[in-house]
Amino acid sequence: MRNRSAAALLAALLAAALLLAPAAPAAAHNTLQAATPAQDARLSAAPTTVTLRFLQQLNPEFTTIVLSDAGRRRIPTGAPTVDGATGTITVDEPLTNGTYTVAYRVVSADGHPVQGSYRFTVADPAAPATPAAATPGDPTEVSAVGDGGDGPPAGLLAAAALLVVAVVGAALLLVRRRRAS
Ligand SMILES: [Cu+2]
Repeated sequence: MRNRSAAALLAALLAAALLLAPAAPAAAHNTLQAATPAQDARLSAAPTTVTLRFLQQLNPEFTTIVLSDAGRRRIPTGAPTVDGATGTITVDEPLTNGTYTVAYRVVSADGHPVQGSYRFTVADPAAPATPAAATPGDPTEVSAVGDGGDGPPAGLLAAAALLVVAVVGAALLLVRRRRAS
């Protein structure tokens, strides 16, 4: 009986070990751990570098990091500078507002290539207005003009409000006088 529970416990432990095993594979592939700019970041100032930190040491000979804009145009950058598990590129041209893609290709310890990409957005409020940025402003201008045209009705509304206040005030005065008398 005791042996049976021991066997059952051992079986349960083995099952648990098998379940946990995939979380710690013998030869893990390299993966991106952190990035600056971060994935899906919305930046108020254009970055001048892109830094990617990986799980494993990078091989400088097989580390590629490229930056491209929404039109898939490749942005001029320096070659990746590798420091341990971190790769950095310098951005050689000022980034205008828009969405950019960082694409990388590195090599795992077992020699297998690992690649991926992510996007970030530059939205500098001080940047000159682009056609895309000007569009949201147009409806505001139209509505502002509309408000100006609605001037007289607004004045009428104010007059009506004043009239209501005056009528209510007069009524209250009448009620008070009646109570007093
Ligand atoms: Cu592999």
